[in-house]
Amino acid sequence: MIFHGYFRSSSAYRCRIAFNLKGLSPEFVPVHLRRNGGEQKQEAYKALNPQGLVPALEGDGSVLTQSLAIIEWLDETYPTPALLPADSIQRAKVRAFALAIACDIHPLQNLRVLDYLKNDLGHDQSVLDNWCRRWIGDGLAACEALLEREAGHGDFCFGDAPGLADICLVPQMFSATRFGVDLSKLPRLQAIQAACEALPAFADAHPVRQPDSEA
Ligand SMILES: N[C@@H](CCC(=O)N[C@@H](CS)C(=O)NCC(=O)O)C(=O)O
Repeated sequence: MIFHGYFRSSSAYRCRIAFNLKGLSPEFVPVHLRRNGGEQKQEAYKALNPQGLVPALEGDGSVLTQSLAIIEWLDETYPTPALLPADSIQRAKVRAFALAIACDIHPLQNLRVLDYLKNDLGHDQSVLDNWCRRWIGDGLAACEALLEREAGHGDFCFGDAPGLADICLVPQMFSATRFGVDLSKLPRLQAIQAACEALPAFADAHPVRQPDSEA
């Protein structure tokens, strides 16, 4: 398998955690999102992912894109440890939490959106920072409320073991910190982040520990 990603990409970070939890070490090819106008926009990369977004996973003669699709494929192909619960209601809840982050928070902080706000609409960095803080902050507050219903159900988002929800949460918390979101009103999310980051699978996936890190 060949994994195309970028150290700071939260979508790539999700996949790295999933690889680690599954004990997999795909070959890594960095795609620099800033260099040369963005390597993700060049034809060579767009031949892999016409969306011009990381990550992409090559293997078995196919190219998979979209982090959640990649992670679900991994989970089906390498079932242990399971990243989704066996119970269908719990599975729907885990997917809803993951999608709240991947569909409703993350796209608003994406590089191309921030570049558009800055370069096309002429907003300065302080507007961009406020934009990110607003949408990440609101989104994570909703995630905190979603998990309040699960209170008493373990150290992780949905139970005693990390899964797809935690895989999405930890990179989003990293971005929240990067953009200066006030996390003090999110005690459950912070506790889950700490529980996850104590595990090597999460710690080793952190952006600063990647070969292309610029931190
Ligand atoms: N929904 C996609 C999002 C992919 C995505 O937006 N990737 C970002 C990095 S986290 C990217 O490549 N951004 C490049 C750009 O905006 O030009 C996924 O989960 O894989």
